[in-house]
Amino acid sequence: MKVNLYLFFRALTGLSLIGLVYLGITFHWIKLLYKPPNVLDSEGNFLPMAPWSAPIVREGSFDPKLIDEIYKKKNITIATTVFALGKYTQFLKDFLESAEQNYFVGFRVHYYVFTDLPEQVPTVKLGGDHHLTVLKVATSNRWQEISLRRMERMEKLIENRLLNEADYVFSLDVDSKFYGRWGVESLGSLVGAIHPWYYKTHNEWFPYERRPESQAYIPYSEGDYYYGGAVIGGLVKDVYQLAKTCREQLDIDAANSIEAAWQEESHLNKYFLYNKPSKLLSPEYLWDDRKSKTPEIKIIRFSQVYKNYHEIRPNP
Ligand code: UD2
Repeated sequence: MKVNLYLFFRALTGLSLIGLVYLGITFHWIKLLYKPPNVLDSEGNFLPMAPWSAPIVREGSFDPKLIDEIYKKKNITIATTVFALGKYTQFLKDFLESAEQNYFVGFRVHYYVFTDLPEQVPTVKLGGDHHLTVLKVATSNRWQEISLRRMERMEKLIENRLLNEADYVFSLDVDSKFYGRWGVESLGSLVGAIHPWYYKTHNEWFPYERRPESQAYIPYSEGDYYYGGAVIGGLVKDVYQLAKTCREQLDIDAANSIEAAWQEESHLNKYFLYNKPSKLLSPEYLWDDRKSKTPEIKIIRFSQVYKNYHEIRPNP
């Protein structure tokens, strides 16, 4: 039957086997180019939810006043971990000052700032019931190491303190700034943010780790979204499970001398593939200052600031 089909197409197109293979590949890529990405509807707006019924939070999907009232009664604490090692301490001032204007205003927040340079942590006036603890950690001469060790440090912090001190926890990249409200609408048992550079990309083109030797490996046929490593959140116990699993996977990779394409972000994407987030934050919650605003983004709430990698990272 297959041979007959091949002969039929060959007679129809006049192409050789190689020609037909090329034609097939071209059709495949054209199909991918025109297939709408699974986070936007046919008109280019964000879908209300992921296919597993998890809401995608965006402007218009919640009433800020109402949702604040609901959560006020719950008396919750939101722990927030921020890592600022080496030259990244320069980002702390803008991060914290803009957070104080926009981040869980009116709710109890406890920032945990991990740094190797505690003397460079700026004094920022915190709003009522907002607290900050500086935690000194060893310095590192590889930025990849700093970024991926966040999982291990978060795991230990949760084990030692947060299980008793907080209800929810967010881990946020420090080289970022808040431009708009980030509030209780972002809370859920396991929360991931859709990466601003990949929400219009088909999953075959996501920068997942593609080498089967890595624990972060995701085959081309799989994947829902590409999540940014800059925002991880949820209930303390759920984030603990995530951090512990990713740390274990990172340890196995390290023992096998392999580092995933995007360090802990690759492992996070693997984790979210098999442990789906209960809530997704649209790229309003993880934008990039280098990226122009697009029509589907109604408001930018949190965004990566411009940085010259060569100037601020300890290694290329
Ligand atoms: C992406 C991710 C980041 C992380 C990284 C992979 C987004 C938008 N960003 O950003 O979260 O997953 O890829 O490793 O999703 N840091 C220091 N000192 C350093 C270097 C890094 O404190 O010298 C900390 C700091 O908190 C920073 C974070 O590590 O925010 C991530 O490093 P990055 O922002 O340089 O990584 P980047 O831009 O590649």
